[in-house]
Amino acid sequence: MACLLALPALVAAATPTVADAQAFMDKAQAELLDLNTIAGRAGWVQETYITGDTELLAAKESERLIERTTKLVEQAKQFDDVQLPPDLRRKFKLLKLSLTMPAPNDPKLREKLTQLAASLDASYGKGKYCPGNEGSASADQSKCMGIDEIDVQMAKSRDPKELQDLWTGWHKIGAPMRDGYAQFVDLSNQGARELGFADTGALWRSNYDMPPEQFSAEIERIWTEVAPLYKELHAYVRKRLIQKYGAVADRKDGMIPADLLGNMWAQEWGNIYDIVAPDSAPPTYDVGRILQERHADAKRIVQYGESFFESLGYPPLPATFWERSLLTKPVDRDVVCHASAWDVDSDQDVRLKFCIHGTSDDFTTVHHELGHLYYDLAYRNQPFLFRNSANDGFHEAIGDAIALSITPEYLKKIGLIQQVPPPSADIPLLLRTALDKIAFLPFGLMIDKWRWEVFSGKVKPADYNRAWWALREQYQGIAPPVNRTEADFDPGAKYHIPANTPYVRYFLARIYQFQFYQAMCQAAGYSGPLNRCSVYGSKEAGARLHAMLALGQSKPWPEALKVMTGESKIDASAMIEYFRPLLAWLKQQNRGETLGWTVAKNPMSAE
Ligand code: X8Z
Ligand code: ZN
Repeated sequence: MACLLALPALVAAATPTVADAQAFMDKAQAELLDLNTIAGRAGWVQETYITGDTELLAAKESERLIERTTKLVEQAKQFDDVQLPPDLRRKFKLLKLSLTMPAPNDPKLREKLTQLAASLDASYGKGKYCPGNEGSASADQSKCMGIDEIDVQMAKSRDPKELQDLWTGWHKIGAPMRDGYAQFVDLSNQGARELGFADTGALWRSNYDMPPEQFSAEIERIWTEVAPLYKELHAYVRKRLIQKYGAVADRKDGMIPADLLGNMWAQEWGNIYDIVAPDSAPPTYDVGRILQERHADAKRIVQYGESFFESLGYPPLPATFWERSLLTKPVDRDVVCHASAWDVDSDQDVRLKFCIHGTSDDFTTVHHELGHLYYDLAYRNQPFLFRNSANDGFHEAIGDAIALSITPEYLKKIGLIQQVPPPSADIPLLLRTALDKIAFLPFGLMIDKWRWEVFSGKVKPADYNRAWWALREQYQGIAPPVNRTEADFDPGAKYHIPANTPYVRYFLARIYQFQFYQAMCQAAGYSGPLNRCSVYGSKEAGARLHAMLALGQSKPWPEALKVMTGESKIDASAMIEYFRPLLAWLKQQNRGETLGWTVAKNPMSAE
């Protein structure tokens, strides 16, 4: 009996055909779709209703999905030497690369890893800072702030004491994650090795349709091209911060303290525009304030984004989007407030999870998230393994490319402002945008530089925090506002570390979005200065965008890029062109000054 059962399998293993491979792949995709959907539902409940139970249920579903994926990758090896049509071969490749968190084959270890991952994610979601009472058991809970509330306060506070307090208070959530994170790294690496990769970071870097070393080199090439812009912006902003805050902002080594930039991670600086605005600048509008004056609630804010996509020719969001999304923070339970877009059933069940407060940042982030959802919807007719973006940077770039079209002309058109600022306001407007777009670049790069070194073992747990600050210093020229030690674990206070979301995608996206935006402006027949282009209402721009989105991951990303832009390389020149007038202005402002900063002996020192 046993022999009889084993025989067909042996025969198939000896001579697999293209048809066998096709059948295997069809079955695998159907199974993965099911598992992915159920894991998506469990993940949704876990992040919108954090309890021990939802954490365990989400971990279980993630475990099942990883187990099956790993088995399928193992079985797929039988087709390694079969000549397959390119589409089918690509699916096998994507299957092998599909796990962001590979796990060991040992069931106990796999269970341990998925539970660790769910618990790190929940720790971040539950994270609070309670000013004044340090979160003690008897604390007045009404004083406690989640990261969404702290974000709002850091954006507007100009009191350096309060800023330092918020910064220090929030970063306390990292320390308890340290040991769990170290175990997580070990276990995930074991899974990556069993799949044939050196470590989890190497697996991540292999998903860019080129050898991982070439990918790393491309990243460096792009950084070299845009770093001069960052250095000019850094020097100018530092000078203005010193004018505003005096000694607290004035470090001898030329770095900027991390708590003064209007953002918890000093990753985007647009919120301190008022501090750095050129003296002669005409007053600009504040979208957040306008939305508040109009009493625009969370739903209305999302509708602004939806209308933009509709103006390009996209259909309204499915009715279930409005029924199932979480747009405001519930008062009765913990949720992960960090914005995310969900494609739960890889079909029409798309959702947004975001604690919207109506700030200018929220307005932009809504467009970012809708970019994800319209991408998801555009590729839903592809085979399951192609239902993804051309590479992960593409997914992150779509909504941002749309948000670049939120120009004064556009805001006037939709009735949010009455008057379009004159061309003389271009430098201030560009500066406002650069504070978000340019300032982000080194941050977007250093997060995974850190994580790649952590996964590769070059950085050991005993040096986690030192290595983090060394990179913050090297790339961003940012220093901690208070002394740090290895008793802290500051990476844990940034969502994407406990959530294990790869980050270099956001660096790529900062570059791609200007390429996409420029291509859409061309399609719309626009020919003025790039920074004043809005593709709102252009069906041609929409069609150009859609041609790329609908491909999903079915083609190597350079081909998808070509469909949209005519270029097949990631290229910073559109971004550089966009900011060209600002760069000339910054150079003038910084004339006679030394740019950059010197490297501190101890990157964890606040002195
Ligand atoms: O995480 C996000 C999005 C969700 S994919 C809100 N972003 C990065 C961040 O917040 O750190 C968008 C910009 C960078
Ligand atoms: Zn995103």
